[in-house]
Amino acid sequence: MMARKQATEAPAASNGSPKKRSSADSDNHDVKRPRLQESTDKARWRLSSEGGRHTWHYLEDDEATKEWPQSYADKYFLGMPLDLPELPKATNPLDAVRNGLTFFEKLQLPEGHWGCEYGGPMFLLPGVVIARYVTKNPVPWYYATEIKNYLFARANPVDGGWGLHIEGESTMLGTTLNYTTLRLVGVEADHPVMVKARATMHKMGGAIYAPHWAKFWLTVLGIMKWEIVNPVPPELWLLPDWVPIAPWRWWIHMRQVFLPMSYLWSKKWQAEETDLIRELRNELFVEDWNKIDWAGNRNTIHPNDNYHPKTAFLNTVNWLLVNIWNPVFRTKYLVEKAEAWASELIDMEDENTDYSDLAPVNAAMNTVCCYVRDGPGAFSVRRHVERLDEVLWVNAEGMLCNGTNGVQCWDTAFAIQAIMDAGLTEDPRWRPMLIKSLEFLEDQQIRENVKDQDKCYRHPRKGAWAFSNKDQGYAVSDCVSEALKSVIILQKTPGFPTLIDDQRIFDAVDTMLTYQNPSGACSSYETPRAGQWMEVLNAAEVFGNIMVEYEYPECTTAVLTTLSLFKKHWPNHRTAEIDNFITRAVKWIKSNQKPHGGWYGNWGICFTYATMFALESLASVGETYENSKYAKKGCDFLIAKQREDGGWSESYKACETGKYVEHPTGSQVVMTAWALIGLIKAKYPDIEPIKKGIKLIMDRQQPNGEWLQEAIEGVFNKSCMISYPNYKFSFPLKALGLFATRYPDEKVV
Ligand code: LAN
Repeated sequence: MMARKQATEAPAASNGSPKKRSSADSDNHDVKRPRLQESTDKARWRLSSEGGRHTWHYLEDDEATKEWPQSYADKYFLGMPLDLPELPKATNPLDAVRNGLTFFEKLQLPEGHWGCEYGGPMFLLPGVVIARYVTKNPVPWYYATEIKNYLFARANPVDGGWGLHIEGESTMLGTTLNYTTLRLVGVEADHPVMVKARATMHKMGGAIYAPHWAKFWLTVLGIMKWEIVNPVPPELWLLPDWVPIAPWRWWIHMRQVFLPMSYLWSKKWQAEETDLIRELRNELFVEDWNKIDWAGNRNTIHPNDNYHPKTAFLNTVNWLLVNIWNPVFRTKYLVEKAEAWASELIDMEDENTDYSDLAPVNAAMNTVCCYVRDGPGAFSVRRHVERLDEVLWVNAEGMLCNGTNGVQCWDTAFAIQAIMDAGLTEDPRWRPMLIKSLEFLEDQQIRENVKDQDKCYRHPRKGAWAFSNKDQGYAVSDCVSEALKSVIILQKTPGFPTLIDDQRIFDAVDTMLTYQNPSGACSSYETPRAGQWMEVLNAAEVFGNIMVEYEYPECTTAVLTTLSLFKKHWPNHRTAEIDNFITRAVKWIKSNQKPHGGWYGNWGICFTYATMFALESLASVGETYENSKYAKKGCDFLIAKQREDGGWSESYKACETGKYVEHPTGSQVVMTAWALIGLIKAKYPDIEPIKKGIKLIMDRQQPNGEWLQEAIEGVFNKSCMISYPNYKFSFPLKALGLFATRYPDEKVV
């Protein structure tokens, strides 16, 4: 397999910092746009994974394609035929599990985990392409070609615009940024797709109606002027920690985006003007570019983008910043101090993640900051650009940007659990697949807290797992938990090696115990550092619940159920604390139930997802349909939503509106599996509705054992959807497996 290119070592600057520019560096890259083609040859794409780092390679050389043949996984991701034989038709749920595993095993990557496209959001790819453009690292032609194909495929079939996410209606965020991206990768303005998108953009008022994040990127490109961007003052980082609005208290994603944004805002940096930028100034607006009232349109926004309108308080703060703070009090001394501290925080983020960064939004912005600060040839810039490749993914439609640098640890944990729930961990047939998974999780455990943990406001992470890989290295309460659960399950199964010793398991548990909030619930990356009132400062407009950590039934369940499992095997480690944790977590789960009996899901759609977790929590302490009014109400809620065909079909609209909404395309396999898992865990007494759902899942299984992609499964910040393509394997397998072990003699077909 081809070794990945690595940025050559940092120039040996005397202070050891990678940011000094070597004298040989010069700004000699040109900003020529790539040579676009109709399409690439899909048979030349290969996915490489090294240490859980995913990169797609295009092999232009015929010899290389022979030396590195395409795997099943490559072909599957690219939508190419796999030509797998038909499997004997499953006549019972356990055989359906075996067929499903036979297929899913083919997709396991050599390192033991599963890959997947992690698309959905439509504002991530523009960041990567813009960062590469302004730092004069244009994307190669084969990326450009497939980016074009993907965005063409994802244009709204009616109006030609793009939404916040792939299933959403056209917004200015999606349309202005993706239109610009297409132009940057080489599509001409008179292409019919562009003409149609431009007409929609103009009908919606032109780019001045774009929300804050789009205005920011378009300004960095030089298509807009800084006056149109609401203030992002890095001075906020100078506030003492005790100040209630200090940014260290914000949700990690918000503060890590605010950080590089504030640095660039403060510098008022703009990319070199090119012909293309001048052309875009003519294309994106309805009015004459030279006559636009930039300052007067800071708050202009299209209703489709205005999910969370800015509060009157924030508008007043912005007015004061623009009219009083900036001209009068923002002294040179303060600006320099704020920029220096922001720059240091950016360095710590880059160093702690080896330039992967938390997610593609801040990764793209940090890339630009390093370019502005360290110069074009700097190690920091080259390493960033390399690592940005790890968020790009190729599918049948083209090239997209993943929401994170993968779903490696998370999907692997669920795959193991599905096999466990079917009672198949001891079956030698699946042992090689499971051993490889265990080896991957062993390799990916984070062994140390970050350097300068307190200085850069990070949460402890020793012994944890991240959602994607250890390079990114951000512990999340439920990612640690689901991975640890899977490790314990396998290591306690006869015939499996102990790759992770007790001390490392205790490290994980100790970190998990740091995640409980005073209410008993768990949040995602950290415990909340401020209250919901902080949303008054939510400036992003397009998302809700973004400013601070909230409390999630999903995360709480994951920690709670893993601690219960841990306790069975290690009854003497921090026993009282674990017992106390469990009691308080269950109490919170109960208090979080909605009056209709369901729970609101924050990371999957929506009530169905969270109700599955909540019922699992209750079941883990012996509370089920027969003995718990909470479990009964939860089951009754699910049963009331079952459709005629036995399936469930919640739409992403439920996340936005807070009400259960049916998906127009009817029953979904993943959704049905979630509901069934909840019902089976809660020991719902009537088997008939459960059998009906199981039958639907079996009927949808393809002759080669796979399930096909249906509607989008995941969500974040209430308004943005995100795909979890491996859920169509792990959750149906889990539901079928649970059914088979709970009712071994039941016939379904
Ligand atoms: C994720 C993906 C995983 C997800 C789960 C583990 C499933 C969840 O249970 C906890 C929260 C977490 C870790 C999560 C948080 C928000 C993320 C990182 C994402 C949904 C993937 C993309 C999203 C991120 C915020 C996208 C960038 C957008 C911004 C608004 C900054």
